[in-house]
Amino acid sequence: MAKALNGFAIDLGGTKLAAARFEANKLVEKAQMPTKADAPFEDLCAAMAMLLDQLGFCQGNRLGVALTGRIDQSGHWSAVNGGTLPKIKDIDVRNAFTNMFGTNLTILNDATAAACGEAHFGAGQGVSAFGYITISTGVGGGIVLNGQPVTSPNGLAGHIGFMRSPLGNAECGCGRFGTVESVAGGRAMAHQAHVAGFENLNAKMIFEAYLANEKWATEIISRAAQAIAIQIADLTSIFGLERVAIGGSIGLADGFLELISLSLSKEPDLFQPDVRCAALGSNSPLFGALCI
Ligand code: ADP
Ligand code: BMX
Repeated sequence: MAKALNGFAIDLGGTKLAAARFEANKLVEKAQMPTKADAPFEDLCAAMAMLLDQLGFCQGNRLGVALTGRIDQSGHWSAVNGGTLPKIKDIDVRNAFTNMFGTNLTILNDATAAACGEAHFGAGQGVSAFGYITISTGVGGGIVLNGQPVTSPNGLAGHIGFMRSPLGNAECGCGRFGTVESVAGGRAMAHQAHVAGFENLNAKMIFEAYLANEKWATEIISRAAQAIAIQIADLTSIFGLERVAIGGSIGLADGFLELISLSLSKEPDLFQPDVRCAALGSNSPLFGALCI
């Protein structure tokens, strides 16, 4: 059973930091800034506190925090892909946030949060076996079975970006070779563009080049979508997924879902769940941070 959404939520991704205020299950105000990805923990805390302050947060108000990376059962936070947040390793985040923001607090992985948000308030409503995949700075995910997210003591459960892909051909910042994230994550796409001879491009620019029919960009974007489609079929074979929602700025970009669907249509019917865009758009992690 989802909690009513009243209070404040934070979503810290590898590229952007967002905060929101909720009243009676509605997002009423939102503030956002870029993530200083290579900054120390203290600077990230200061940025979160500043956004919350703008929204009228007072210590002790209900707060849900969704973070990119793994949060273990003792409340310690580590990047799994060390390239995304280089300074975040074994930080006692539960203790630090309790001191800063009060005890009325939930902390969870951003993609797990987004999966819960979608399951209870978005595209996963009415479905018992639901998956969410974000294609963003990295590739993250959450599986929600009968309304409950799949979690593990070390906080790694759901980190589907670190599954290997048959299309993988590069090292991943998590230490594995050929992961889905190394094919389809935003940072990985930027690296692929660099290898193709195009410097200093981010995934948004690569997507624009794809929309302008640039061959090199089409190869990067199509390969990413194909890797995600294969992954959806793989996850469906494990969890019997009925529906998968796609989020993240790359996942939600015009035409990406269609590319995934085209690749997925080549799989046998049994491995083709209903795939659609996240109904809450970029706000899925904010909803989910407060609802469990
Ligand atoms: P976060 O990872 O912080 O949650 P996003 O979901 O916005 O943030 O994902 C960031 C990635 O999405 C970056 O690689 C960025 O270049 C890319 N991106 C942002 N906007 C777009 C867009 N309109 N189309 C395609 N890619 C985008
Ligand atoms: C990575 C991993 C996940 C995260 C996912 C999406 C890190 C720092 N992050 O797979 O924990 O859920 O990216 O996160 O290891 P985002 O930064 O792309 O929003």
